[in-house]
Amino acid sequence: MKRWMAWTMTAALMTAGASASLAHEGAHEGHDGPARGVWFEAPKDGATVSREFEVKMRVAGMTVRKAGEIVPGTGHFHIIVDGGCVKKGEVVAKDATHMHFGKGQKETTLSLEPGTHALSLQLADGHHVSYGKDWCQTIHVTVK
Ligand SMILES: [Cu+2]
Repeated sequence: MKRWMAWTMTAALMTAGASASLAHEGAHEGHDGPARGVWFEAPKDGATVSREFEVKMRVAGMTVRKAGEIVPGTGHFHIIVDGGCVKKGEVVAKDATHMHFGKGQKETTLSLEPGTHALSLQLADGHHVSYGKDWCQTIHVTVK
């Protein structure tokens, strides 16, 4: 609360230009992710997790929608294990290491072999065509 008040006072003292940039910050809506893009809310990059762990997928600047039709500004999540992001315009493969969340899921539980893994969160359109690296985040986790 104290901190919030200090912030308000500081903001009040700022010029119009600075206020405009603060308004832009507001676009983050209180989350840690980018203004436009995708990110793993959980796990965090570098985390050590148990063999089964919860994953929270997030996006800002697009809307999650189930797969099927192409609707501009929407897509669904994919998690790629140890394979990296999928190039813009390429269809995301459907196999053991490319998971599709075509029902519009934003949360899941993964089960991985022990060791360090790269997890890429990739947004793609209703036909599973990748939106590319601007809509992808890769993190590394260590599975115990
Ligand atoms: Cu898909």
